[in-house]
Amino acid sequence: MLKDVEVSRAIIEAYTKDILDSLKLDVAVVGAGPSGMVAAYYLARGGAKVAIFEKKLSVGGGIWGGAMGFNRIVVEESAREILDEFGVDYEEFKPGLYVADAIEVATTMASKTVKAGVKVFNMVEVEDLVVKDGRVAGVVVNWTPVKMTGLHVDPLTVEAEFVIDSTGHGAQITGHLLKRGLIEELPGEGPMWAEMGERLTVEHTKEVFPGLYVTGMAANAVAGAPRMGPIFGGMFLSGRKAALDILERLGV
Ligand code: 48F
Repeated sequence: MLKDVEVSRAIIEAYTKDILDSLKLDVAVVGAGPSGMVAAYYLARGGAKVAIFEKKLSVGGGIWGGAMGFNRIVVEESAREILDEFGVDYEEFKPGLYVADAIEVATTMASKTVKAGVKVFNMVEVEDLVVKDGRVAGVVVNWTPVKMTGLHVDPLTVEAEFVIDSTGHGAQITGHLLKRGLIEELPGEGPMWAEMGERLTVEHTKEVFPGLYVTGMAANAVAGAPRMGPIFGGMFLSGRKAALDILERLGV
């Protein structure tokens, strides 16, 4: 006979096991948008222990709505292989430019990321960084509803060799370093210029402070590079670049 309390126990035990196991990570990814999911996927495939902390209920970040709710996204030739890697279908709009269904991109990428071994903790906001001896050493987390309601509840910490700021347009996590004077500037992203923005997103994907990488739009915000519309190749390539770089440094 089904007992209500057994359902509770099953949920609590399974979640607790995963969160306990994720208190010490190789990589903590902040934000489950396209660049964060791709980074986490390649990291896990490469043998790293990685978790994503996402403040919203849903993963996918800016993928779902395409542009202005036209839920399609565009990917250029250089990133087509990443759609192939995830098994996402697309149509050729013209040579070198492909269109994919945003719902398929978000769901398929999320599914493959989890199946690759990434633990995803949604509804968990990263509210600060752990910094020790001039190096980022982890993240400070709290439940999103606690943050939303402004309750006075202290956070918990998670230890990580590397943290990736994949929080998108505001580069929120890197912003904590600016507030404390640990980095000198965070100019924010410039006006729309898709071609340049796409290229620079990948170029600016790097370690911006010992132990902290930036990907996707966060990389452009940190570098003062342009924003771009619903073109996602740069996001995917940025995530993969960060992952491959970190894997090499972890030596896994
Ligand atoms: O914004 P987002 O999709 O980031 P991205 O990977 O991709 C940008 C594109 O979606 C699009 C674009 C394409 O040309 O410009 O905008 O750079 O995803 C960022 C995720 O981070 C979460 C947020 O809810 C979103 O899902 N996030 C933001 N701040 C925090 C956070 C935080 N402090 N803690 C946890 N998650």
